[in-house]
Amino acid sequence: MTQLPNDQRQQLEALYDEMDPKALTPLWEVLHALVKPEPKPEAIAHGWSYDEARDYLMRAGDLISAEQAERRVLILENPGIRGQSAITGSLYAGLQLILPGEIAPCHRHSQCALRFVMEGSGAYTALDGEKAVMNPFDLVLTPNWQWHDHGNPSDEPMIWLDGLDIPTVRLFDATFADRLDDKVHPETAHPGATLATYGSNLRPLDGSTAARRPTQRPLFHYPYAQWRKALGEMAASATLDPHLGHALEFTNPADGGPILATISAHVRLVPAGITTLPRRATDGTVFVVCEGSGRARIGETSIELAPRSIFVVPCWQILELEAADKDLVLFGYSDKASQQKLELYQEERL
Ligand code: GTQ
Repeated sequence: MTQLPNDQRQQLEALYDEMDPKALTPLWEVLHALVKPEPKPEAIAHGWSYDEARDYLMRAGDLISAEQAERRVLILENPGIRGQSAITGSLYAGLQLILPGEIAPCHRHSQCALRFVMEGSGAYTALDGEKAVMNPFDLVLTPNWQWHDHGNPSDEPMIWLDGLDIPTVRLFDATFADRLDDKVHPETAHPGATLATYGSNLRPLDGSTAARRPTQRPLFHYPYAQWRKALGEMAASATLDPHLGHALEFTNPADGGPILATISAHVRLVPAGITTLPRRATDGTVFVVCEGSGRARIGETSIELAPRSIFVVPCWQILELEAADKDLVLFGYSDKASQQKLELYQEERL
C-alpha cells in the first residue's frame, strides 16, 4: 500500500477501530504479507545429529514405555516454527523408538505416514493386520485411515523416522482418529504377503488381494535392498543429472503416482567428489543421509552431513549437495504430492 497523508491515515484507523469488534479488517493493510512475489517460508534450513537425538530418545525409553506413550516419538521441530509439531509448514517428522518386546498399540487416523528405518532389524509395522518386517533404510507406508500397530520382537532397539502430513491435515481441520479395542490387530495375512505380490510389477490375476488391500494403494513396503540396487544400477549406467544427482522417486504401482495422497518420496545418489548445481523447488523436503558424508548448502546455511544426519530444506530454498570422498546417498520426502494436486508445484534449476 502506498504511503498515506496523516489525516487520511487517522480517519482510516478510526474506521478500523469501529469495524474491529464486528470481525472485519481491511485487506489493503495486509495484502503484501498474504500475496508475496515468491515463497518466504517461516521454516528454516536446519540439521539434526542422529546420535544426539538418539541419546535423548533412549533416555525417554528409560522413563516411558511405548504402550504408555502410544507412540514414543521425539518430534523434529523446525526452529523457525517451534511449537507447531512441524518440520515444514506442511509436514511433520519424528524419531520413534520401540524397545525389544514392546508394542505401540493399534490405531488409525486421517493423517498419512511413512516410516524410514534408522537402525535395528526385525521390528514390524502391521498395516490392517499384515506385518512388514523392517530393516535399516526400508520405507514403510501407513496410508490414511488404515489400522496400524508397531512391535519389536527382536532383541535390539528399533528407531525409525516418522514422516506425516499432520500440519496439512490440520490446515483442513479434517482429522479423525480411532483406537482398536485390542492393542494388536488380528493377523490378516502372512508377513510380507503384499510385498511378495505387488513388489515385482505383478498383481493377482483374479484380484483376490483387492479385498484386503485398497485397490488404489496396494504396496506399503519398499525395502532398502530393492531401492539401493536400482539406484546403484542407475548410477553405473545413466548420465548424471547435474542438479539432482542420480534420483529415483518411489511410486504407487496402482497408478504410477506418489506413494501417499499428500507425500512424495525419493532417493538420490551424488557421486563422490561431485557438488550438484543449485536447484530450488516449492516442496519443502526432509532428507536422511543413508551413506557417505559431505555438505548441504541451503541458501546461506551450510549443514555438515554424516551417515544418519537428518536435515530439512524449506520451500524454494536453493540447495547444493556436496559429496565428500564417497558417494552420498539420501532419502527424501516432501509435500510434492499435495502441491501437484493443488497445482502449486514449481521448480527451478539455476
Ligand atoms: O506411528 O502412528 O510420529 O500416529 C505421530 C503420530 C507416529 C504412528 C507419529 C502417529 C504415529
